[in-house]
Formats: sequence, C-alpha cells, structure tokens
Amino acid sequence: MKASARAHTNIALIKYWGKADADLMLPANSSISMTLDKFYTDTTVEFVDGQTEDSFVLDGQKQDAAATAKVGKILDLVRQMSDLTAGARVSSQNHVPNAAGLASSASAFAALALAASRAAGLNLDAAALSRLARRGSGSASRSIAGGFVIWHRGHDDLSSFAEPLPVADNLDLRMVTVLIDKQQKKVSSRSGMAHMAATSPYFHAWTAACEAACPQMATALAAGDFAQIGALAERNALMMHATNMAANPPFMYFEPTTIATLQYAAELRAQGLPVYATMDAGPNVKLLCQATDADKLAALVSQRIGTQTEICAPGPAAHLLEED
Ligand code: 2P0
Repeated sequence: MKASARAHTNIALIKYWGKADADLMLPANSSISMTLDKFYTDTTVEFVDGQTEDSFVLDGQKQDAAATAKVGKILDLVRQMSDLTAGARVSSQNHVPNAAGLASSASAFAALALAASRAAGLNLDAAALSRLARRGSGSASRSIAGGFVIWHRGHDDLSSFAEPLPVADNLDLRMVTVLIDKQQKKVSSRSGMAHMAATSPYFHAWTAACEAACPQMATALAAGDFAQIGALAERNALMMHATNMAANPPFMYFEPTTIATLQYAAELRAQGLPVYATMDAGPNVKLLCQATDADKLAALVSQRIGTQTEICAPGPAAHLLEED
C-alpha cells in the first residue's frame, strides 16, 4: 500500500497554452517537450487503512487544504480505479530549486500519478499514467516519458496522452536555464492561459500554428536537424507570448533582462554559435544548444547577463524508487 516514484520536469519546445476542456484537462493543441535530467520530484504515497482524510507534506512542510485537495484529485481517481476507500499519506521532495525558475507542477503530478497508482496496487501502462498525471496538471502528462515527448491533444480522456518521440542518434541537445527572476510569477499558468483563450483574438491562430508545428518538430527531431528544432522552438515561444500581449486586458511575462537575453542569443547566433531561446509562463529564458557548445554558452551568458545558469541534458522517464 506504499510506493515511491521520481519524475523529472520538462520544458516545451512546442507549447501547451490553452485548454479545450478544463475538467478533463484536454489541451487546445498538441505539444512537444524535452524532459530535463537535473530537476525532479520524489513522492511517496501510502494508503492507510482506517484513515479517512488525505495528508500532504511538501519539502517537510504540511500543506494546507487547497494544496491537499489538488493532490486529492489524483488520489480520488486512483481510488476509483482500484476500489480503495482509504485516505493517503503523501510526502514529496522537490529537487526543482526555486532559484532555477522552473515550474514543478509537471514533475510533481507525474511522480504522484506513478506513486499513487502503484501504492494502490495498479500497474498502469505509460499512456494510462500520462492520462492520470494530465488530470493534475496538463504539462505533467509529458513528464511520464523521458527524452523528447509528444502530448497528443486528443479529443477525450482516452485519446489525450503523451509518449516518447524518436530522435536521431547524433542529436545531442542541451538546455541552458537562465535565471532572471526568482519571484513567484504574477500570473499563474492556469489563469494566464484561460484569460488568453477567452480574450485573445490570436488564440485560434496560435493553436492552429502549434498543430502545424508539431509534425515539423517531430520530423526535425527524427532528422537531428538542430537549426530547424531551434528555429521552430524559438518562434513558437514568441508566438505564445504574442497571444498574451493581445489578450484583453493584455499581460506579459517579459522583464528587461528577458529581452536582453533573447537579444544576446540572437547576437551569438549571428556570430556563429548555434543557440535558440524558449520561455514559459515567467521571465526566465531557456537556451537550446548542442552539447559541444553548452559550457561555452553558459559561461558567456552568465558573464553578459550576470545571472545563474544550469546546463540540462535530456532526462529519464518517471520511475519507481526502492521501497524504504
Ligand atoms: C508548456 N506551460 O507547454 C506550457 C508553456 C507554461 C508555458 O504547461 O493548468 O502548469 O496545470 O494544466 O501544465 C504550464 O501549464 O497548467 C505549461 P495546468 P500547467 O509547458
């Protein structure tokens, strides 16, 4: 009745930004991501006979009712699937430093889906785990798989899941995370994407562009075409931010240093260093490069922008940890 699991964070190359169904957490478009080796969440779930309530401890701190209810949504789905009624003790350790400016909901809900389902005696396949993680947070569907991952938009609960994408043997990508602001974001992903979808005249153009970009990105990954991967990713990220700037009222995640970093990436590229930028629902920038350039790029960016950087390689799929 107890299991522990580890899942890694992911960064989208073609983004999920807008829902088709907020209850089932179906996205408005398919998306593609890279799972990162450096950052992950470890979670232990134990269903306790006779316990009626769930409890949730994160990084040693007991969490409030709202955070426990989010975890409870996944636990309830697992209880339905396994005919369990017992409450659960959930304990998580985030190895996603706040300072990295990376979201942890993807790794958190992926680790929870795997640990909770195994603790309940279920043996879900990767697609079923991805669907379960999706119900907690959309991007978590992609953190069940390692390497490069596509989340198929689908049209219902069964058809919306993520799976690994084949990539060329010679493709050795790195993502350099550039810390620009450690503050909690002003507009959460969930509310930002809902507001954009409801008010931005670019919303339909955005989702159509993502649907067109996914097969192009899959082809570029399979071919090991780094320049095409980078160009598609950078353009997709900027397009996502353009949809937000066209919302009513408009909002944006850019800080002055964000722009400086984007411009520096373009400058380095013009000088012959192949690097492309992406960014998510916050001001931090992630730079895509080839493994051979990663150390040099991280050093140059730290020097010019004066911020902390981390070099990430493709990370593994979510997996069970040894029992205590
Ligand atoms: C992504 N992001 O594809 C996009 C790009 C942020 C920007 O997925 O409401 O935390 O829990 O499904 O998954 C962040 O959104 O939102 C996200 P919910 P989630 O990575």
